[in-house]
Amino acid sequence: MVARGDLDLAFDDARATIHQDFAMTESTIVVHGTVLSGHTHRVENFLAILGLPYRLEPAPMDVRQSPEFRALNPLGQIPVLQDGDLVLADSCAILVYLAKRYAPGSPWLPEEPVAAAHVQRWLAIAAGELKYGPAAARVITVWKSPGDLAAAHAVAARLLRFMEGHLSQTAFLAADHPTIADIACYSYIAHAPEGRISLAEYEHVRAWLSRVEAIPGFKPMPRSAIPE
Ligand SMILES: N[C@@H](CCC(=O)N[C@@H](CS)C(=O)NCC(=O)O)C(=O)O
Repeated sequence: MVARGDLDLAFDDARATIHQDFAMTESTIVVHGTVLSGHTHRVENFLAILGLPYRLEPAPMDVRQSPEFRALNPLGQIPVLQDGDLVLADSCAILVYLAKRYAPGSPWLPEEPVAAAHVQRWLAIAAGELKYGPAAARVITVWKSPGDLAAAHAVAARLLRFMEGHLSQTAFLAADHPTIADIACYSYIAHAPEGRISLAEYEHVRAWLSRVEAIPGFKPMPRSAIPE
C-alpha cells in the first residue's frame, strides 16, 4: 500500500476542483439509464464519488427503442450521458470523460503511459469478459433473457480466477489506489451472485469489493431477487 495521506490529498484536491468547476457551469448532467443496469451504475457511482449532481432519466427497454433515444445512441444501449451540448454513450467512455473533464490530473485516470495502459486494460475487460461473463449470467438469470448460462459461467470463472490472483498482489485493479478501472468493474462483480455465481471462494475479490465500497461517496446498486 502507498502512503494514504498523499493519495487522500490528491483525491480531496480533485473533489475541491470539481466543486469549483461545476459551480461555474449552468449545466445539469443527465444520465439516461436504469437503476438495475450495472453499466448505468458505473456512471452513477462515479458521479456520486466525484460529488457531481446529476439527474437519472429512466430509459427502460421501450424508451430505448424510441426514435428519440436512438437519436442519442443509435445502438439503443444505456447509459447515455448528457452534459450541456455533449451527448456521450458507453459507460467506460463516460468514465473517461468524467475523469478528464471534472478530475483532470487526479489519480482516477493517471497520465503516465504505463499507469494509463493498466487502467485501459481493465476498461477493456469491463467491456469484454465482465459483460459476457457475470453481466450476461445475471441478465439470463434475473430477466430470463435468451443466452447460454453455462458459457457465461465459464467466462466468469476464468475472469474471477484471474482477478483473485491479481488482487492477492494489489489493493486495486490498475494501481495501489482506486482508479476508474475499479469503478468500471465493481458493479457486475458485486452483483455476480444474482447470476448464480458465488464469490465465496474468491476472498481477495471480496476484500477488493469492500475497499471500493469504502470510497467516500460510494453509491450502491439495488440487489435483484434471484428467481427460484
Ligand atoms: N458498451 C456499452 C454496453 C451497454 C449495455 O450493454 N447496456 C445494456 C443495459 S445494461 C443495454 O442497453 N442493452 C440493450 C441492448 O443492447 O440492446 C456500455 O458500456 O455502455
